[in-house]
Amino acid sequence: METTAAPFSSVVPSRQNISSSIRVASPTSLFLSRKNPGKFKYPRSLSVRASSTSDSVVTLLDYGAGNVRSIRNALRHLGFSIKDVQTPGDILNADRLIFPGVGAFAPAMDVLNKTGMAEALCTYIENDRPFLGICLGLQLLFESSEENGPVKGLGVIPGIVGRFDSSAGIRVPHIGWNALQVGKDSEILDDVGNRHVYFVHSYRAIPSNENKEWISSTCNYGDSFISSIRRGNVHAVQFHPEKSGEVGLSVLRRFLHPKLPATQKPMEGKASKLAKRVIACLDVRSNDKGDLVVTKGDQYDVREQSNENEVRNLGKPVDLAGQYYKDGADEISFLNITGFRDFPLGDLPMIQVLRHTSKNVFVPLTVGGGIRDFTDASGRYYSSLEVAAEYFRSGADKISIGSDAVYAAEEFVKSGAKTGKSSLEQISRVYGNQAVVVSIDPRRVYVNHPDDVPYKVIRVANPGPNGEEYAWYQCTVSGGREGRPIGAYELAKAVEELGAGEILLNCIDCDGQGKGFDIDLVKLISDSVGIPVIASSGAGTPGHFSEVFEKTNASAALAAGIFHRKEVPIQSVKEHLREEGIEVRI
Ligand code: 1PR
Repeated sequence: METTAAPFSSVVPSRQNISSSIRVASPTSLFLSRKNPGKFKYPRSLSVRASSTSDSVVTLLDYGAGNVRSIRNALRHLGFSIKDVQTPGDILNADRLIFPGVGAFAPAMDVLNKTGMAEALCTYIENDRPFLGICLGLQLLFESSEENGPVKGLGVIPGIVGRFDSSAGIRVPHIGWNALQVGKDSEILDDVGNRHVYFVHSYRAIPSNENKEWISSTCNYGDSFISSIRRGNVHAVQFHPEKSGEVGLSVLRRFLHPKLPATQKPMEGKASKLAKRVIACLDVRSNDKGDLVVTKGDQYDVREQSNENEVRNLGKPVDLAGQYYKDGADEISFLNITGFRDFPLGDLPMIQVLRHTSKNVFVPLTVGGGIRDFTDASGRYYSSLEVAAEYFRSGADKISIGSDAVYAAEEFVKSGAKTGKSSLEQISRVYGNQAVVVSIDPRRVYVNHPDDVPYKVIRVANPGPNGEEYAWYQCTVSGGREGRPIGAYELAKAVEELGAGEILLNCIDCDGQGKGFDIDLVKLISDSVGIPVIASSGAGTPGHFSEVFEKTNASAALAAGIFHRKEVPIQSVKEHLREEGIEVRI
């Protein structure tokens, strides 16, 4: 770990000296001089004044690029109210400022420069005022980023933000719960100890001699990158405290209450690397009475085998999600399984589910179903981007695309050209690929010979009904109702190219059967792409989770039925994985 951070005030004038008369030059002059790293050119036109707003108010810099509902919810949960930054003056007058950077580096800097926020932020930080940057809010403090760049940053900290190097054998984006190497005097990390926190990003800043005084923790993923900085009252974290469960809330609490006594005994744990994730999935739809329920299919058939043939009802979405959060789920997915025929923005209950869930659930939320372009009954056209935006605004961290990604992949495979117009490409461009999951619903098709079909065929562990030794996995749309001329392998490769950040790999044959994941399929896909793969469908016992992690390169495993029917608690799965030596979130 690098040396202890010197107080920020040691490199900038004390607050008293500059508080009422600082002026800011043009944004470019705020960048660090390369010859003189660590030294600011002092601003010349903005002034900072200590304000006296209530102790329970946090100023939030939200420039409207993504989901900041989670951080709002976390702050409210901790008893704080939020004042939104409207003008650069609001930054300068803040008592404590949180900057949850979302989206891509270049558009964020563009907004900050155009609105004068960049100058105000630099001034505020130079004055050692309480600041917490989150994710992109950390990266923007550096000199520049390679993301669609080089693009100049605020230049507060020496260094360049670069992409993770996937040639080092790691999956990019870095998604999931990872361990920190915490340095001395990190203060807001006092309760983290050796526990995992949640990351989701493709770019990172690297420790160097020039920035070592800023570093309060690092994280290992391929190489060592900066997971947090601290100098005086200025903090920033690459991970998401608002999505890191109770340990993340403790980070926010310590920033908001800097005088909290130091923890005598750090929380127990021995996190050392990226943990395998256990995800609870809620398939949601309206039942015949019109109530939104969590349902669960057998090979995608969600209706009871009774005379009434009603939709299986396994509980209320918000209640179940809250329970799974308490039970230790690392992530929660909502799939609106009739989204292919109902328009999600008409289906407001789903938006309400997200809004309510995100108030009390502080782990990542994914939502899928119906993400595509749509024209409603009155002729109003909605782009898939608008649909996704509404989901993000309502509390989703990631959106999941099913059918529409299949059509986009088919087009791409056929033409070999990217149109840039598919929902997948557009959403990934605006929100980053880490925010876009592609959900694949394949069905196993046995063949006698690998050359029988023009798709990737594999030798399967268990032969088919007529002794077939080979199979391909045919993709479907509309909840498994229609098979398409593309295999899961071809689809996975195509959607990675088109901008997917993660693959949710279902299997219709295994869904609801409780006989284990389709290891052949999970192995095939997780070995073929460089993005994380979530294994789904078929979990029946804790042993099925260890099996999929031991035999494949899946990053996460998802289950539905066994959790809904309370057959296997999430904690039993985690304990079993730990016993098997598989690292899970602590
Ligand atoms: O096509 O973009 O509208 O998205 C529709 C989404 O809804 C897709 O993600 C698709 O997977 C999902 N979906 C559609 N119909 C069904 C259905 O079940 N009839 N559910 C459905 C998919 C599969 C998994 C399930 C696992 C684990 N559900 O999510 O939760 O198989 O189950 P298990 O542990 O009980 O075996 P679009």
